[in-house]
Amino acid sequence: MAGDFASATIKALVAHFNILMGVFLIHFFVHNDRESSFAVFFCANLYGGYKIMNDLNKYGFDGHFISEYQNYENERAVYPARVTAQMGKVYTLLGEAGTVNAIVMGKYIHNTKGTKDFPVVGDFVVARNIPGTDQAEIIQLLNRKTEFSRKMPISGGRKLHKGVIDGGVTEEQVLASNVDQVMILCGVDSNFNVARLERYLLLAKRAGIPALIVLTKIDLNPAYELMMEKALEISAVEQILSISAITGEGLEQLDSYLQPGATIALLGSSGAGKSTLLNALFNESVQKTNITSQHSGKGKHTTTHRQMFFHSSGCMIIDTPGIKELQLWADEDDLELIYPDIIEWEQSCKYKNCSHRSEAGCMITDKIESGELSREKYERYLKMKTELKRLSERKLAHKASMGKKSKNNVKSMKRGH
Ligand SMILES: Nc1nc2c(ncn2[C@@H]2O[C@H](COP(=O)(O)OP(=O)(O)O)[C@@H](O)[C@H]2O)c(=O)[nH]1
Ligand SMILES: [Mg+2]
Ligand SMILES: [Zn+2]
Repeated sequence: MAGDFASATIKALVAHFNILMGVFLIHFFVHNDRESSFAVFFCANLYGGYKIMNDLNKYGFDGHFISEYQNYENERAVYPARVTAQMGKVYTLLGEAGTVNAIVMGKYIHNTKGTKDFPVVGDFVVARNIPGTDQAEIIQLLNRKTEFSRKMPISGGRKLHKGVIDGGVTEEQVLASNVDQVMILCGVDSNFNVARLERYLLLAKRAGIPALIVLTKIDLNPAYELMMEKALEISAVEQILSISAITGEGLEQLDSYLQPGATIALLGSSGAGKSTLLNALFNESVQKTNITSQHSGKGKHTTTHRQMFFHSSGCMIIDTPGIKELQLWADEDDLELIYPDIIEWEQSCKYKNCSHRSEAGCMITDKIESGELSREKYERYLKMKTELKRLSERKLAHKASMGKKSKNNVKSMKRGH
């Protein structure tokens, strides 16, 4: 990574130096004055260096993307940009010249293999202005550093088979990309749900993104510490904070996460308090909030438009509205990321082929009896295991059918975009 950055920076500087030498020579030939040519060279150098260091770098365009972009920089009239918002098929890009609306066109769509190849908020892309319009065209997605994905949601709401979520299109959907930190929000009102926290955490861990759990709305529930304890039952948990975005209590704990150049994604079901937190961090209403149903703790009105906000600290915060259902996009092996203790106990159970249900002397039964493992946590683990098993079967079937229908690929890929 550091090597990438160094070599990309050296290449950029060499290219930059050649241009500046050109400026110097032209100036020298035209004016035949060495001093003033050196002055022009020096000023141009400062300005060029300033642009390389400052423009998109402030927005996360680091060594990884500089070297990715080098494959395209010689194409006609292209520039790098970051996707800062998406509304249906229209993207907002932030490039050196400011913001511009953009779309993806024929060749890009033709080269996609699936929904996940379409740009999402957080992506860096190669863009080009469309002549005669004030719009741009996205011609290439730069390889992502991280991607937070779920399985595409089931249209028409959740479908449970014996308590396990199943069904829908077997495709990965990226919710936010190039994220350095996720904050998983959950209200301590009726929105509270440990199983849901575990699901978000699994996806963050799988993506290799550090995750912070933020319990919100503590002003609504004086007994919120009980919920904190429940959440601490999750073995993979790194840190949990509790806040109220309405009274401001605990908000200062988030300051150390708001680092210049960092990209943070706010995750959590609708009604969890993401937009309210965003508004509190910005001290103004940057995002519309939902009216929550008292009964379910779920948001009733949601916008599906994803957007990145630029905080005065220099970090970028992505709100991810409209998540009603978080279907997992993971493999059975990923259970280890969230339930390492259970997996170890199952493996060290002295019985071969044990169902770990009621056998006397079974390691899991012992752990439940001693209180080291809660029955609810074990049930959650079993449900997740079944869900991931079904998903892997569906993935195999999907792959086989895609092989058969390869000619129709593009059609089905565009679904959900
Ligand atoms: N009392 C209280 N209400 C909150 C807090 N955070 C969010 N809410 C309320 O919870 C509802 C859902 O919040 P919202 O930010 O829209 O959730 P989102 O769907 O995750 O963006 C709104 O009615 C908010 O006013 C909080 O810290 N305290
Ligand atoms: Mg919201
Ligand atoms: Zn056992």
